[in-house]
Formats: sequence, structure tokens, C-alpha cells
Amino acid sequence: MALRPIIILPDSRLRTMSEPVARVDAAIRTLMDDMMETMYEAPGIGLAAIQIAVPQRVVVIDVAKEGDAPEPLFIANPEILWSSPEIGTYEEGCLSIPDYYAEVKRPAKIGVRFLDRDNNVVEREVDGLLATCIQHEIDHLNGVLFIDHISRLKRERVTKKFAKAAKFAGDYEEVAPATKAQD
Ligand code: GNR
Ligand code: NI
Repeated sequence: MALRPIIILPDSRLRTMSEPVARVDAAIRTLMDDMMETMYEAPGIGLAAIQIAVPQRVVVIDVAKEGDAPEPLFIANPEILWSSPEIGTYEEGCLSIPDYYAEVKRPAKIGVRFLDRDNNVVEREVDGLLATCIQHEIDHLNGVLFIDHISRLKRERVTKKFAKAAKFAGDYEEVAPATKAQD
């Protein structure tokens, strides 16, 4: 198992449309295991493969409360079969947009079909935080971020903040080698 670096805004790879997996084989299982380890370490309740720069339709989730037994979910090629007309609101966050949270409205209940870690087809009806998390992760597979579901004012504010932070980090990296050369 291995930790993989999580990419953050404004990394344009987050806008990639990820490709379906042909089947869940040993290589995909290794990817899933690395993702689960990376998600737990972050910590987060979900992670899409594109967040570690892998453009495949693979997701891991564990929405179990801290202290409760873990409930790891390994998901490939998820499809939403139906969505409830009833809407739920959650304060969402994203490991690729660190330390930013905003309320997002989504269907409260969905039917979902996916391949599990053993390449079996699974169909489930989910609600609550799990329904929100699966929709957030499927968005990632389509290059969509939760900030695409908030007001343009809020989205532009957070997008600019991350663009500035990246520029500042870039400036800092440029001076770093000179500093190092002196010692
Ligand atoms: O850790 C996460 N928490 C979270 C909270 C509310 C709704 C969605 C999420 S997913 C997020 C991890 C992440 O970025 N997954 O893509
Ligand atoms: Ni996310």
C-alpha cells in the first residue's frame, strides 16, 4: 500500500473526464487500496482517482463516524440510476479545495450501480451523507467540483484565492535553490 499526493485547485487535471475501467483487476485493486489509505490519512470520507491524478472512474468512500467500525466502499464505474425529487443540504468540503466549506443541495436519495473490489455488479439505494458523498465523487469523475454548485460570487472568490496561493508557492520555489546554494 502507498500514499499518493492529492492534487489541489487550480490544477487543471481536476477538470478531466475520467475513463471507465474495463474491469476491476489486480492493478485497479492496488489503485483502490492506495486511494483508501490516502483518504484515511488525509483524512476524508471519499476520494476519486482523479484527485491523485489518475483519470479512471474509480472512487473510495467511508462515511462511518469516527470511533465506529470502518465501512470502506470500493467503487468503479458508478452510475446513478435514479434520483429522488426530495433535496438534501450538506456542508461539503473537498480534499482538492482544502479548508473551504459550503452548503450544497443535491437529491437526498439515489439509486446507484457500480463494480465493487471483486468486479461484482452492485446496486444500492443510498441516502444521507453517503448519497451526498457518492454524488460528489461522481462529479469528480466528470471533472465537476462542489464549487460548481454554489453561487458564482462564492466560486470566483475561492478560485481566485487558490490561484493566488499557487502563484505565491511558485514564487517561493524559484528563490529556494539560491538559498540552498549558499549553505
Ligand atoms: O472528506 C470529504 N468530506 C465531504 C463532506 C461533505 C460532502 C462531501 C465530502 S467528500 C470529501 C473528500 C473529497 O474531496 N472527496 O472527493
Ligand atoms: Ni472532493
